[in-house]
Amino acid sequence: MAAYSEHSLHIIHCDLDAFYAAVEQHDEPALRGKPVIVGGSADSRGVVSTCSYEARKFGVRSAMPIAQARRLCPQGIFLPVRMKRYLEVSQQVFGILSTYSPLMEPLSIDEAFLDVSGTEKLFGAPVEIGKKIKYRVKTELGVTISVGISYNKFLAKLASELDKPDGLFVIPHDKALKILYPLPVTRLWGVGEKARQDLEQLGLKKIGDIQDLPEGWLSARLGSSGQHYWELARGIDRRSVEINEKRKSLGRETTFAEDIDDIPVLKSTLALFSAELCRKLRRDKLYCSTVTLKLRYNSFKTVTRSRTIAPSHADMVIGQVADELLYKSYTGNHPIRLIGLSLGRLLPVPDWEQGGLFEEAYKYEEIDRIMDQIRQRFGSRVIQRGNQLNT
Ligand code: TTP
Ligand code: MG
Repeated sequence: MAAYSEHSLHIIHCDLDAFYAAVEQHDEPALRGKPVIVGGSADSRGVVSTCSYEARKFGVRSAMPIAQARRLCPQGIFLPVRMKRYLEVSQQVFGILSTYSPLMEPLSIDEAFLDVSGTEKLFGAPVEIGKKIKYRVKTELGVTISVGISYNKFLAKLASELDKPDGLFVIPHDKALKILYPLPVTRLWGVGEKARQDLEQLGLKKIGDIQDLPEGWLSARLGSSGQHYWELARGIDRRSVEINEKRKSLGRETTFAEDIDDIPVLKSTLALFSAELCRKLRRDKLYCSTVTLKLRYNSFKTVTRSRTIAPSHADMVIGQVADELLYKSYTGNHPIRLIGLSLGRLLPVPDWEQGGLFEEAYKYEEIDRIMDQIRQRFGSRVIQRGNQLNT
């Protein structure tokens, strides 16, 4: 935007506080102020998804085994994951955020970037927008959200982290280097355990250690990621907020050569579509959280039916939902001309997700991964599931 300089504060990052636990505390007032720990169900692999800030005082953290959380916080209230409900709240939050700018980029189930350059005349300065968002999320949805504001994505994201919970924090250009200086290198967006070790081997522990290096020193040792870390350490991030239309949904449909009323054939077609679409999701590291079936009868009447699911990209999970939608929609009375399947509300697979947070999908993930590898080596038709064989 012409009126905006490189360092104007136009990026807002929003991240809900203790998201799943906050929803539980909202829905059940007796849980408020208590150490609430949300983990898998009884038969889960037993890790903490998240916990309320009351439980964090005891040292409980995301991804910690439930057994360890129990030892640290025996008085904790342990609850199963209610993914459907969190998705509903997530959608409502994104709904509120998108009223402040058409340029909204969801990053995970509970965080998003907004680029508000250009909406200032309508809604006020970025800080005012931040305050409005916080107020509306709190009053309309009963949970708190932390807001970070800066002149680029990395610093806006960092700003929201630095003032949690219920924060509103601004990182202006003239303060960025100073704020970054004492922080550990893991605060750089994208620096995980492996990169932390690489940096430590070079004697770099805090962001300031990287700031002090001449440009070129780190890239000579770590290649392009070295350059990237050096830029972040100096508050430079050129990535823009992307709506990314192609992330919104993914679909596949076919018109049959002859009208079909044979349910096994319809089922196999859907199984084939699920497999194809899920493979694309896995390739792009995305989950979907809605599944929509479309049927067109030989009378040209068209029906669609959708379902919201826990985020998944497992063939078996999506295929099963597609089957259920088919059973609900199709009476078998009229032959089908066209069938389609589309997967919507796509979410990036979060960094911390290792092998499947969302329980149902987990069992199938390994099988899908192996099938993807085989198809990549030997061609896409070389291996299929039994349920695709009628097509
Ligand atoms: P986060 O935003 O990382 O965590 P949070 O919202 O619970 O807490 P914070 O106030 O620090 O932002 O993740 C959002 C949700 O994603 C979280 O509520 C539960 C889920 N999640 C997991 O299931 N496993 C994990 O390891 C993490 C980090 C998050
Ligand atoms: Mg959060």
